[in-house]
Amino acid sequence: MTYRKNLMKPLIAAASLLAVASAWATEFRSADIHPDDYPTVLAVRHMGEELSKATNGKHSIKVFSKSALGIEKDTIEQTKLGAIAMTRVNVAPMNNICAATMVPTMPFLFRSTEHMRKVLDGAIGDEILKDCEAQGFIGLAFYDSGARSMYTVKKPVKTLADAKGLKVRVQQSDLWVSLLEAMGANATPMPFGEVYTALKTGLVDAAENNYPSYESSRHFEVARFYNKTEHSLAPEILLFSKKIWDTLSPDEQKQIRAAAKESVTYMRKLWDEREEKSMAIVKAAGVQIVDVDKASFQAAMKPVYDKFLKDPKLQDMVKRINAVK
Ligand code: GTR
Repeated sequence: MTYRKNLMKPLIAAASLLAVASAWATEFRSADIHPDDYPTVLAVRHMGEELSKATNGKHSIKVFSKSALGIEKDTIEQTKLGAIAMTRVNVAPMNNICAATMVPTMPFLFRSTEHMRKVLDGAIGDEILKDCEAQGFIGLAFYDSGARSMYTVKKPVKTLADAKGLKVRVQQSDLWVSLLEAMGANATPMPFGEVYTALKTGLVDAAENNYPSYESSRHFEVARFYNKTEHSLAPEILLFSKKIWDTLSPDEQKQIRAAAKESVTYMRKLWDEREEKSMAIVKAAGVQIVDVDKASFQAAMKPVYDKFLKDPKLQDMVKRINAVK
Protein backbone atom coordinates (compact mmCIF):
# COMPACT_ATOMS: atom_id res chain seq x y z
CA MET A 1 0.00 0.00 0.00
CA THR A 2 2.77 2.42 1.02
CA TYR A 3 4.68 1.49 -2.09
CA ARG A 4 1.70 2.34 -4.31
CA LYS A 5 1.12 5.63 -2.55
CA ASN A 6 4.72 6.64 -3.18
CA LEU A 7 4.42 5.73 -6.82
CA MET A 8 1.24 7.74 -7.20
CA LYS A 9 2.67 10.93 -5.75
CA PRO A 10 4.96 11.91 -8.64
CA LEU A 11 2.26 10.83 -11.10
CA ILE A 12 -0.29 13.13 -9.51
CA ALA A 13 2.25 15.96 -9.45
CA ALA A 14 2.98 15.44 -13.17
CA ALA A 15 -0.70 15.35 -14.01
CA SER A 16 -1.42 18.59 -12.20
CA LEU A 17 1.57 20.24 -13.88
CA LEU A 18 0.13 19.22 -17.22
CA ALA A 19 -3.24 20.63 -16.25
CA VAL A 20 -1.65 23.95 -15.35
CA ALA A 21 0.34 24.00 -18.59
CA SER A 22 -2.76 23.33 -20.66
CA ALA A 23 -4.64 26.05 -18.80
CA TRP A 24 -1.91 28.42 -19.93
CA ALA A 25 -1.86 27.39 -23.56
CA THR A 26 -5.21 28.41 -24.93
CA GLU A 27 -6.91 27.78 -28.20
CA PHE A 28 -9.59 30.46 -28.37
CA ARG A 29 -12.74 29.37 -30.17
CA SER A 30 -14.12 31.88 -32.67
CA ALA A 31 -17.42 31.70 -34.56
CA ASP A 32 -18.39 32.76 -38.09
CA ILE A 33 -21.38 31.97 -40.27
CA HIS A 34 -19.42 32.18 -43.53
CA PRO A 35 -17.63 29.38 -45.42
CA ASP A 36 -13.91 28.66 -45.13
CA ASP A 37 -12.82 30.74 -48.13
CA TYR A 38 -14.72 33.89 -47.04
CA PRO A 39 -12.53 36.92 -46.15
CA THR A 40 -13.82 37.19 -42.56
CA VAL A 41 -12.96 33.54 -41.81
CA LEU A 42 -9.54 33.81 -43.45
CA ALA A 43 -8.83 37.03 -41.57
CA VAL A 44 -9.54 35.56 -38.13
CA ARG A 45 -7.42 32.51 -39.03
CA HIS A 46 -4.65 34.92 -39.99
CA MET A 47 -5.10 36.69 -36.67
CA GLY A 48 -4.68 33.32 -34.95
CA GLU A 49 -1.37 32.72 -36.74
CA GLU A 50 -0.14 36.16 -35.73
CA LEU A 51 -1.17 35.57 -32.14
CA SER A 52 0.52 32.20 -32.09
CA LYS A 53 3.75 33.75 -33.41
CA ALA A 54 3.61 36.58 -30.89
CA THR A 55 3.07 34.22 -27.97
CA ASN A 56 5.47 31.46 -29.09
CA GLY A 57 2.59 29.09 -29.62
CA LYS A 58 0.97 29.70 -26.25
CA HIS A 59 -2.22 31.15 -27.65
CA SER A 60 -4.00 30.33 -30.89
CA ILE A 61 -7.45 30.65 -32.44
CA LYS A 62 -9.67 27.99 -33.91
CA VAL A 63 -12.32 29.39 -36.25
CA PHE A 64 -15.60 27.49 -36.50
CA SER A 65 -16.99 28.51 -39.90
CA LYS A 66 -20.35 27.83 -41.62
CA SER A 67 -22.45 28.53 -38.51
CA ALA A 68 -20.97 25.46 -36.78
CA LEU A 69 -21.50 27.24 -33.46
CA GLY A 70 -24.90 28.72 -34.38
CA ILE A 71 -26.51 31.79 -35.91
CA GLU A 72 -25.03 35.21 -35.17
CA LYS A 73 -27.49 36.05 -32.39
CA ASP A 74 -26.55 32.83 -30.56
CA THR A 75 -22.80 33.18 -30.97
CA ILE A 76 -23.06 36.72 -29.58
CA GLU A 77 -24.83 35.30 -26.53
CA GLN A 78 -22.24 32.51 -26.14
CA THR A 79 -19.43 35.06 -26.35
CA LYS A 80 -21.05 37.16 -23.66
CA LEU A 81 -21.32 34.11 -21.40
CA GLY A 82 -17.71 33.11 -22.11
CA ALA A 83 -18.76 29.77 -23.62
CA ILE A 84 -16.75 30.81 -26.67
CA ALA A 85 -13.99 33.41 -26.76
CA MET A 86 -14.77 35.23 -29.98
CA THR A 87 -17.31 35.86 -32.67
CA ARG A 88 -17.18 37.70 -35.97
CA VAL A 89 -20.58 39.16 -36.81
CA ASN A 90 -22.06 42.07 -38.69
CA VAL A 91 -22.78 45.16 -36.58
CA ALA A 92 -26.52 44.64 -37.29
CA PRO A 93 -27.22 41.95 -34.63
CA MET A 94 -25.32 44.17 -32.16
CA ASN A 95 -27.58 47.18 -32.85
CA ASN A 96 -30.09 46.22 -30.14
CA ILE A 97 -27.30 45.39 -27.68
CA CYS A 98 -24.81 48.20 -27.98
CA ALA A 99 -26.20 51.50 -29.22
CA ALA A 100 -23.09 52.98 -30.82
CA THR A 101 -23.05 50.15 -33.38
CA MET A 102 -26.18 51.73 -34.88
CA VAL A 103 -24.12 54.65 -36.15
CA PRO A 104 -21.97 52.80 -38.74
CA THR A 105 -25.11 50.87 -39.77
CA MET A 106 -26.95 54.07 -40.71
CA PRO A 107 -28.17 54.28 -44.32
CA PHE A 108 -26.09 56.38 -46.70
CA LEU A 109 -23.80 57.50 -43.87
CA PHE A 110 -20.37 56.83 -45.33
CA ARG A 111 -19.55 58.62 -48.57
CA SER A 112 -17.21 55.88 -49.77
CA THR A 113 -15.21 52.85 -48.66
CA GLU A 114 -12.24 55.16 -48.04
CA HIS A 115 -14.38 57.38 -45.80
CA MET A 116 -15.64 54.36 -43.87
CA ARG A 117 -12.13 52.95 -43.39
CA LYS A 118 -10.76 56.29 -42.22
CA VAL A 119 -13.56 56.74 -39.67
CA LEU A 120 -13.37 53.20 -38.31
CA ASP A 121 -9.56 53.24 -38.12
CA GLY A 122 -9.64 56.40 -36.03
CA ALA A 123 -10.89 57.56 -32.65
CA ILE A 124 -14.57 57.20 -33.62
CA GLY A 125 -14.06 53.53 -34.49
CA ASP A 126 -12.44 52.97 -31.09
CA GLU A 127 -15.33 54.71 -29.35
CA ILE A 128 -17.83 52.40 -30.98
CA LEU A 129 -15.82 49.30 -30.09
CA LYS A 130 -15.46 50.51 -26.51
CA ASP A 131 -19.21 51.04 -26.22
CA CYS A 132 -19.76 47.27 -26.36
CA GLU A 133 -17.63 46.68 -23.25
CA ALA A 134 -20.38 47.45 -20.75
CA GLN A 135 -22.46 44.72 -22.42
CA GLY A 136 -19.73 42.10 -21.95
CA PHE A 137 -17.80 42.41 -25.22
CA ILE A 138 -14.32 43.60 -26.05
CA GLY A 139 -14.56 45.07 -29.52
CA LEU A 140 -11.30 44.14 -31.24
CA ALA A 141 -11.72 45.38 -34.80
CA PHE A 142 -13.98 46.23 -37.70
CA TYR A 143 -13.76 44.42 -41.00
CA ASP A 144 -15.11 45.63 -44.34
CA SER A 145 -18.45 44.39 -45.55
CA GLY A 146 -18.81 46.45 -48.71
CA ALA A 147 -22.05 48.09 -49.73
CA ARG A 148 -25.35 46.30 -49.20
CA SER A 149 -27.80 46.39 -52.11
CA MET A 150 -31.27 44.97 -52.57
CA TYR A 151 -31.71 41.86 -54.73
CA THR A 152 -35.09 40.79 -56.02
CA VAL A 153 -36.70 37.66 -57.45
CA LYS A 154 -39.42 38.96 -59.74
CA LYS A 155 -38.65 42.47 -60.92
CA PRO A 156 -35.91 45.06 -60.91
CA VAL A 157 -35.96 47.93 -58.43
CA LYS A 158 -34.91 51.20 -60.04
CA THR A 159 -36.56 53.80 -57.85
CA LEU A 160 -37.99 53.99 -54.34
CA ALA A 161 -41.48 53.45 -55.76
CA ASP A 162 -40.41 49.98 -57.04
CA ALA A 163 -39.55 48.88 -53.48
CA LYS A 164 -43.04 49.62 -52.19
CA GLY A 165 -44.78 46.57 -50.75
CA LEU A 166 -41.89 44.16 -51.36
CA LYS A 167 -41.34 41.55 -48.67
CA VAL A 168 -37.66 41.93 -47.85
CA ARG A 169 -35.58 39.78 -45.54
CA VAL A 170 -33.53 41.84 -43.09
CA GLN A 171 -31.01 41.07 -40.39
CA GLN A 172 -32.22 40.65 -36.81
CA SER A 173 -32.14 44.32 -35.79
CA ASP A 174 -34.93 46.84 -35.13
CA LEU A 175 -32.96 49.44 -37.04
CA TRP A 176 -32.92 47.23 -40.13
CA VAL A 177 -36.67 46.70 -39.91
CA SER A 178 -37.18 50.48 -39.87
CA LEU A 179 -34.72 51.02 -42.67
CA LEU A 180 -36.68 48.78 -45.04
CA GLU A 181 -39.98 50.18 -43.82
CA ALA A 182 -38.68 53.65 -44.68
CA MET A 183 -38.25 52.31 -48.21
CA GLY A 184 -41.92 51.32 -48.20
CA ALA A 185 -41.08 47.60 -48.01
CA ASN A 186 -42.29 44.96 -45.53
CA ALA A 187 -39.30 43.84 -43.49
CA THR A 188 -38.98 40.19 -42.40
CA PRO A 189 -36.10 39.59 -39.96
CA MET A 190 -34.53 36.13 -40.17
CA PRO A 191 -31.10 34.47 -39.83
CA PHE A 192 -28.88 34.48 -42.92
CA GLY A 193 -28.97 30.69 -43.30
CA GLU A 194 -32.73 30.70 -43.93
CA VAL A 195 -32.71 33.29 -46.71
CA TYR A 196 -32.07 31.00 -49.69
CA THR A 197 -35.17 28.90 -48.97
CA ALA A 198 -37.22 32.00 -48.11
CA LEU A 199 -36.41 33.49 -51.52
CA LYS A 200 -37.04 30.22 -53.30
CA THR A 201 -40.39 29.50 -51.68
CA GLY A 202 -41.64 33.09 -52.04
CA LEU A 203 -41.72 33.74 -48.30
CA VAL A 204 -39.81 36.90 -49.23
CA ASP A 205 -39.46 38.74 -52.56
CA ALA A 206 -36.06 40.16 -51.86
CA ALA A 207 -33.06 40.37 -49.56
CA GLU A 208 -30.10 42.71 -49.39
CA ASN A 209 -26.40 42.14 -49.09
CA ASN A 210 -22.95 42.79 -50.53
CA TYR A 211 -21.63 40.94 -53.61
CA PRO A 212 -19.56 38.33 -51.70
CA SER A 213 -22.50 37.22 -49.51
CA TYR A 214 -24.95 37.32 -52.42
CA GLU A 215 -22.59 35.08 -54.34
CA SER A 216 -21.27 32.69 -51.65
CA SER A 217 -24.80 31.99 -50.35
CA ARG A 218 -25.97 31.26 -53.94
CA HIS A 219 -28.86 33.72 -53.42
CA PHE A 220 -28.10 34.93 -56.95
CA GLU A 221 -29.49 31.66 -58.32
CA VAL A 222 -32.94 32.66 -57.07
CA ALA A 223 -32.91 36.47 -56.92
CA ARG A 224 -31.75 37.45 -60.39
CA PHE A 225 -31.85 41.26 -60.10
CA TYR A 226 -29.07 42.93 -58.13
CA ASN A 227 -30.29 46.50 -57.69
CA LYS A 228 -27.46 48.84 -56.73
CA THR A 229 -29.19 50.67 -53.88
CA GLU A 230 -25.90 50.56 -51.88
CA HIS A 231 -27.92 51.73 -48.90
CA SER A 232 -25.54 50.80 -46.07
CA LEU A 233 -21.87 50.04 -45.53
CA ALA A 234 -22.57 48.39 -42.15
CA PRO A 235 -19.22 46.78 -41.27
CA GLU A 236 -18.35 43.49 -39.62
CA ILE A 237 -17.20 43.51 -36.01
CA LEU A 238 -14.86 41.16 -34.17
CA LEU A 239 -15.85 40.62 -30.54
CA PHE A 240 -13.98 38.98 -27.67
CA SER A 241 -15.69 37.73 -24.54
CA LYS A 242 -15.08 40.18 -21.68
CA LYS A 243 -15.50 37.31 -19.25
CA ILE A 244 -12.49 35.51 -20.75
CA TRP A 245 -10.62 38.77 -21.41
CA ASP A 246 -10.61 39.60 -17.71
CA THR A 247 -8.73 36.37 -16.95
CA LEU A 248 -5.85 37.37 -19.27
CA SER A 249 -2.79 39.43 -18.38
CA PRO A 250 -2.37 42.98 -19.77
CA ASP A 251 0.41 41.65 -22.02
CA GLU A 252 -1.81 38.92 -23.42
CA GLN A 253 -4.59 41.44 -24.02
CA LYS A 254 -2.14 43.65 -25.90
CA GLN A 255 -1.00 40.73 -28.05
CA ILE A 256 -4.60 39.86 -28.94
CA ARG A 257 -5.44 43.46 -29.84
CA ALA A 258 -2.30 43.75 -31.96
CA ALA A 259 -3.06 40.52 -33.85
CA ALA A 260 -6.64 41.70 -34.49
CA LYS A 261 -5.49 45.08 -35.83
CA GLU A 262 -2.96 43.33 -38.04
CA SER A 263 -5.69 41.12 -39.51
CA VAL A 264 -7.64 44.20 -40.68
CA THR A 265 -5.07 45.10 -43.34
CA TYR A 266 -4.93 41.49 -44.44
CA MET A 267 -8.72 41.29 -44.60
CA ARG A 268 -9.11 44.45 -46.68
CA LYS A 269 -6.88 43.08 -49.41
CA LEU A 270 -8.86 39.83 -49.46
CA TRP A 271 -12.10 41.76 -49.39
CA ASP A 272 -11.29 43.95 -52.39
CA GLU A 273 -10.29 40.87 -54.38
CA ARG A 274 -13.37 38.93 -53.32
CA GLU A 275 -15.76 41.74 -54.25
CA GLU A 276 -14.36 41.74 -57.79
CA LYS A 277 -14.46 37.96 -58.00
CA SER A 278 -18.03 37.67 -56.69
CA MET A 279 -19.25 40.40 -59.03
CA ALA A 280 -17.70 38.54 -61.97
CA ILE A 281 -19.29 35.23 -60.89
CA VAL A 282 -22.82 36.63 -60.62
CA LYS A 283 -22.50 38.55 -63.88
CA ALA A 284 -21.28 35.42 -65.66
CA ALA A 285 -24.29 33.58 -64.22
CA GLY A 286 -26.58 36.06 -66.01
CA VAL A 287 -27.65 38.21 -63.06
CA GLN A 288 -28.98 41.61 -64.09
CA ILE A 289 -27.09 44.41 -62.35
CA VAL A 290 -29.58 47.28 -62.08
CA ASP A 291 -28.66 50.96 -61.79
CA VAL A 292 -30.78 52.69 -59.19
CA ASP A 293 -31.94 56.23 -58.51
CA LYS A 294 -30.12 56.26 -55.16
CA ALA A 295 -31.20 59.79 -54.32
CA SER A 296 -34.83 58.67 -54.05
CA PHE A 297 -33.82 56.08 -51.43
CA GLN A 298 -31.56 58.43 -49.56
CA ALA A 299 -34.29 61.08 -49.32
CA ALA A 300 -36.57 58.58 -47.55
CA MET A 301 -34.19 57.77 -44.68
CA LYS A 302 -34.90 60.66 -42.28
CA PRO A 303 -37.34 58.63 -40.13
CA VAL A 304 -34.59 56.07 -39.44
CA TYR A 305 -32.20 58.77 -38.21
CA ASP A 306 -34.97 60.41 -36.16
CA LYS A 307 -36.03 57.16 -34.51
CA PHE A 308 -32.65 55.60 -33.70
CA LEU A 309 -30.36 58.55 -33.15
CA LYS A 310 -32.29 60.33 -30.41
CA ASP A 311 -29.26 60.27 -28.11
CA PRO A 312 -27.30 63.54 -28.61
CA LYS A 313 -24.05 61.56 -28.24
CA LEU A 314 -24.91 59.48 -31.28
CA GLN A 315 -26.06 62.54 -33.22
CA ASP A 316 -22.76 64.17 -32.45
CA MET A 317 -20.93 61.09 -33.67
CA VAL A 318 -22.74 61.32 -37.02
CA LYS A 319 -21.70 64.97 -37.28
CA ARG A 320 -18.09 64.07 -36.55
CA ILE A 321 -18.23 61.29 -39.14
CA ASN A 322 -19.57 63.70 -41.75
CA ALA A 323 -16.72 66.06 -40.96
CA VAL A 324 -14.04 63.42 -41.62
CA LYS A 325 -12.56 64.27 -45.03
C1 GTR B 1 -23.23 39.35 -44.38
C2 GTR B 1 -22.43 39.46 -43.09
C3 GTR B 1 -22.93 38.47 -42.08
C4 GTR B 1 -24.44 38.57 -41.91
C5 GTR B 1 -25.14 38.51 -43.24
C6 GTR B 1 -26.65 38.72 -43.09
O1 GTR B 1 -22.80 40.36 -45.27
O2 GTR B 1 -21.09 39.19 -43.35
O3 GTR B 1 -22.26 38.68 -40.88
O4 GTR B 1 -24.74 39.76 -41.28
O5 GTR B 1 -24.61 39.49 -44.14
O6 GTR B 1 -27.23 39.42 -43.89
O7 GTR B 1 -27.21 38.14 -42.16
